[in-house]
Amino acid sequence: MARVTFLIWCLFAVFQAGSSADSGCGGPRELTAGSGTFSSANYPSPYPVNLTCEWLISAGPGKVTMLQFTTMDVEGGFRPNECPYDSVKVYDGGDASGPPRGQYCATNIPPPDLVFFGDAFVVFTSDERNTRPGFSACYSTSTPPALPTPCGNVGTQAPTPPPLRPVTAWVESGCGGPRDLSGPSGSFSSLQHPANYPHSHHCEWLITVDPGMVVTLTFDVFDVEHHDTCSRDSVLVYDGPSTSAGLIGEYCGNVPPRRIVSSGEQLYVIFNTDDENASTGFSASFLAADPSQVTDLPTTTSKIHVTTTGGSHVTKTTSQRPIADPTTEGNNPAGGASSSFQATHIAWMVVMRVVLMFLQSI
Ligand SMILES: [Ca+2]
Ligand SMILES: [Ca+2]
Repeated sequence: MARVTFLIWCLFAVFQAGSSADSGCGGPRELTAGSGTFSSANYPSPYPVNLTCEWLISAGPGKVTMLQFTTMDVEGGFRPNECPYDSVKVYDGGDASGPPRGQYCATNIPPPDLVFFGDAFVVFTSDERNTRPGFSACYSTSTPPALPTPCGNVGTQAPTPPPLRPVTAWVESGCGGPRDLSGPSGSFSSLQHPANYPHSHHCEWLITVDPGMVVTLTFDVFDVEHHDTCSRDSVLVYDGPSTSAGLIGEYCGNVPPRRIVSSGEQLYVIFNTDDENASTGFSASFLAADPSQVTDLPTTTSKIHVTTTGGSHVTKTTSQRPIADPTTEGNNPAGGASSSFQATHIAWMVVMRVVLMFLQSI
């Protein structure tokens, strides 16, 4: 029994030694020199997927450490300051149980005044898809009352701008299939459609047609968790190559949005879901069109929440009308039902009056 215990202890010790030797991103996990640098794996080439790297900046007893991120381009979430996919996390102390100092992603460089009294711990993680160039960082230490000398040119070096094109030849949309869709026509759908889409999911598509043409986008089937402001699950459509372009509309509910037309040769589509309640999602198709042949060209809007439920169509916070295809403008099922009811009602009134006149005449 004692031998088995000793063997297990040895294996554990070897495992610990092995895991502590390398950060996971190349280079040592424990940084003990008075100053140094470290970065995500392959930097500045894209880091691998499914990666976890750790660095323990061990300044030594009584020392002060200054940590600076000199570049940062890590896959970020749709909303600012949220890092649901890939992230860099910084902790006070020697491991991730210490007080968190921050979580960083996208091209938001952490503040340059990350100073620690003692050790600092940094964890970088990437998820299973979409990679970016990553980050580079440096640190320096000092003995109080002297402050560490800044080691990098934080703030003077522009962060790498997010490329309009994928950093690799083929980027997955997040919903299966490619993110980049180009050509005269194409289609895409939510993940697992027509089965329910997963929770806490993000998908994106960049549709590009030939120069001089515009994109017409049609949702053939649409069922996305309804909410008055589409703040649970939603489809967002931007009039250009990224979220920096004008937002055409944010959509949820169970009635397909009307046909959407870009002003240029690109549309950017995002599908976000929250952590509860799912529906069957959507399937969509696009066609390239000659702008002279399209009458429903878009108008610039601030933000539109189009919520649809039970056949009704409600537009919220609209500064201007959402883009609509005038050929389908009259196909409001509620309006059609109302007209039909009025016609039937009038017909019955006429019949009743004729019967009454006949009865009075005999
Ligand atoms: Ca990722
Ligand atoms: Ca949901």
